[in-house]
Amino acid sequence: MTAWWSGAVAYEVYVRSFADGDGDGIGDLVGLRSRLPVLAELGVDVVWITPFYPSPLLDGGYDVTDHRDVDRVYGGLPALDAVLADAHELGMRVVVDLVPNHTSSEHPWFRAARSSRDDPHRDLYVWRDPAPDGGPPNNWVSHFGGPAWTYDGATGQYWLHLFLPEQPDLNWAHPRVPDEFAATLTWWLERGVDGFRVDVAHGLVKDPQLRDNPRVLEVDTDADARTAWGAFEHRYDLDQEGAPGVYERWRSIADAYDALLVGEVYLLDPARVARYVREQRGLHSALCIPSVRTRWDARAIATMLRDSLATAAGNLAWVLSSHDDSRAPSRFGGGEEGRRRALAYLTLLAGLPGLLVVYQGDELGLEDVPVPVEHARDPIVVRSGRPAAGRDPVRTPMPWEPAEGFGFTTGEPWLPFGDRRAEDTVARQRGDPRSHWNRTRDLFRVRREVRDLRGPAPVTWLRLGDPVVAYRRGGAVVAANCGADPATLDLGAGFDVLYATAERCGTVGPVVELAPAEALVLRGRP
Ligand code: ISL
Repeated sequence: MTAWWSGAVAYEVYVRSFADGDGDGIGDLVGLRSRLPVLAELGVDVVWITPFYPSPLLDGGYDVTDHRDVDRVYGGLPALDAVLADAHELGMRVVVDLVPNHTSSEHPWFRAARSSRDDPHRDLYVWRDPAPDGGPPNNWVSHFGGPAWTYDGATGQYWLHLFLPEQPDLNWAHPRVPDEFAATLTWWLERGVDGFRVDVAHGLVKDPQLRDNPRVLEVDTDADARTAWGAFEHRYDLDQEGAPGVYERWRSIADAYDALLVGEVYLLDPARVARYVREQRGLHSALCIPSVRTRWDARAIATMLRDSLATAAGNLAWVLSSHDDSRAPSRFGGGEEGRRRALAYLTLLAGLPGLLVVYQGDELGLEDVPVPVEHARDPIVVRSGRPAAGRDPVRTPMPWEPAEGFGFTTGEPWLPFGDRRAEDTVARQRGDPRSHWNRTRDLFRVRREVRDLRGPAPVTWLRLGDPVVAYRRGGAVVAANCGADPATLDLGAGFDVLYATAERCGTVGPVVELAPAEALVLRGRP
């Protein structure tokens, strides 16, 4: 039997920026509940909600103080229960974001751990004595800039944090940590969630000797966080041999509820990502990060798709955009051309086996919005003062209606809307059959209805790497012109047009000419 999530469309809700139900300028679960019918109409199967747990919100909620509760700012547990009930009523499933790599420094465990070297919670985190020179125990750096260690004067040791100092890493070698998270999984599954997106799924296990990472680049001491982080090969802090095995216990729990485990395995090598899903003993699926980092280039796109499929087949989640990376239209050049390319790229992803993941606003063709440093909320910017390095431009509030507050809030939005226009709004686009929203909805419908695109049919590459990227699945063909000029594809016969990103109807072939950034889904004629 095919898993319910195979072939499904997942929609990432960055809850703080999706819909504000109480006018405080911050998105919440009451607002999300009110917009579920529109997501169902769009053709969403799975709603992935980013963290809504109690949190000081230093990293958008990925700094958690209680893994089994919902912060009041989002409406508390009753608001989540209502989202679950309505989503299920609408035929959708809900996946929640679990953050097992670290907690907030305000979590009771860390507050206790920090109180004394002898506290029983101490070893739930990673503490080490200073190096002989008094500095950090090794050369690891944080994703967010600076060392991955902070010194605690009261107890004379450093604690490890791969992200903010206020996000101390949990010690997954301590048996209580896996036990606590097994109980947390069960707690949410009993509440009715349908699965988990696992944050930093590749980071839970660290080299037991905490060896220095090899430096691969010399960078300036004032380099931005991403550059400084990229100066090392992350051989000992991430993606350790034992990392995929952590999820075997989770798998037995999740399978008892027919629940999905999809890992954020933020690695650019498909072969490394495949280790987490190939044997199907741990995670069911992993976000294919190469799909959200590939530029608009036929050979790069074709190679990434072919290599990712070859390593992990249908156990990958194809990602168009996310709350961490530049939106597809902006990645692909911006403006109308960027939007056309994003839709063509989505068409290529939508025909593949596995989970398809879009990020709120992808259905509208939204681009990144510049956020001035004085309005920054991303800690990467707040701590460095460098807006270019931040993720806020992909996290600005959803534009629902062409009015004050864009239907997102009646209050002051927590992040600025920037230069959003009336034509960017759901209200405007839903009513226009040729809008990005409706073309996305049509594509989701074709993916759902065409059995060859939803089932286990293998992918046969027809064209790889020249302007046209094209593949066949059973009787269906998916093709996109990723070049700058019109390009032809010889289909060898006539095909019915099931979907087109531009105006087309009826049949095509044996030879079809594709405009730049045009994509088609075709079905062979009997
Ligand atoms: O964002 C990245 C690169 O652009 C990744 O390094 C990313 O920060 C990392 O893979 C983990 O991301 C996840 O955990 C972070 C949180 O800030 C991100 O929003 C989340 O997606 C810490 O919890």
